[in-house]
Amino acid sequence: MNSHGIRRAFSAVLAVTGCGAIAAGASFAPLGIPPQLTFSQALRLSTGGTAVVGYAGLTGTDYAFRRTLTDPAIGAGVYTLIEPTSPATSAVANGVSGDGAVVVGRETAGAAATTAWRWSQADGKQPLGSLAGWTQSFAVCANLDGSIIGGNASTGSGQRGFRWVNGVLQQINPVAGFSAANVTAMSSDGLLLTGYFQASSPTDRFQWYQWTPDGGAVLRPYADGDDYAIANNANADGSAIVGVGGVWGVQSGPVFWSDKTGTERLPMLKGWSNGQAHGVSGDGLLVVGSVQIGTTLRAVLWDRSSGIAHDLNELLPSRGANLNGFTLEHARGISDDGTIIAGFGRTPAFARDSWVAVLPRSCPGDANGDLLINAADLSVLLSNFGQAAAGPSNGDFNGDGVCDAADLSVLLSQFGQAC
Ligand SMILES: [Ca+2]
Ligand SMILES: [Ca+2]
Repeated sequence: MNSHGIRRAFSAVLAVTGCGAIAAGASFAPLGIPPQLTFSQALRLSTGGTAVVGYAGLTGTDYAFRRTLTDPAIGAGVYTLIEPTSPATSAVANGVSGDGAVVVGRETAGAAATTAWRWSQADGKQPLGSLAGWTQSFAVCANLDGSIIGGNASTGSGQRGFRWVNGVLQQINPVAGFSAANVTAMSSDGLLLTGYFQASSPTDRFQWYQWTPDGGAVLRPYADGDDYAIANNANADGSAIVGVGGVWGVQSGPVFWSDKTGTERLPMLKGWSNGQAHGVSGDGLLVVGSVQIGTTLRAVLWDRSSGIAHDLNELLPSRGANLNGFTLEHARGISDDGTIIAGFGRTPAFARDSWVAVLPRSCPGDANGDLLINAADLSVLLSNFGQAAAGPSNGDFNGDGVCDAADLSVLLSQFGQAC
């Protein structure tokens, strides 16, 4: 295959419009499968919402990709394929810096070796090496400008996390009671990593954690009734983490953790049995992921301010987006401002393709829905103050089910402004 030809030939332009809190409607577009390849699968969206990364390929060969999204309108963008370096036959982009400039991932030569790399337009693809004594490595996340990278190193069945800074890898070890460490996400300042530890006995014991250079690892609790939790992602400042938890082998669902709320299960989409969360907005109020029954999947947006799980296949059309027969199966990331979502799904011909959507978001502090935060909203809040309240229309702006001083604080911080 002439992969250089593929790379040169594929520079796509999307006709997607509408972004930002005052936009009237939602919009949607597939990213498109590069010529001569058979699938495209997005894995992450940069926190700034300006780049989607993942992998595209055909049987036997995978290419990492970055698809830029022109901010703020998500108009023109460039799809760049990042090739595996021989003898590797598979390259996958697992993460991207917050500014979209640095892509990180792994490449694999058969079953023999997996190598972590970072890529930028200026520097191309560079190997990151591995921890001493650990032969394989893969990179999964980066900070805002890509100067700090998180990943994992493995040998046989063992695994440790690492934090890469200027070519030096700091090892992240499991805490007592666990035998393997997995890094999955990082805050924008690169000072907080999250992931999960795995126990050797029983092997299905997983628990999520957060790690800082100064404080080391701190375990985060399971949701009530659960016996495992795995972190898939964190928001930009690291104050919220999301993932999957449940009772192993019985039931799994999306989980959310923050200092304020502790660990909570997000509601299942009605009629669906399993699911997981893969992205969270900067304010922690919007979470994206997927739900599943057997091999059938649907991309979901959880709105924590209202407590509602939305099927994006229904929500986007209801807000004016045309899906053109595309099925959204997975949502893999949401921008820091909560307006841009990316994932992958199925074309009308059932090919696997990546997608991006713009969904104008609600307006914190706006109780009456006029996109202004003023005395009218304060009046609604005061009429519900101190009571159980459901959603912004009843003065609960932070989604904790109560209208109280925390909501007043949200309103006052936005008072006199428009969304
Ligand atoms: Ca208002
Ligand atoms: Ca509240």
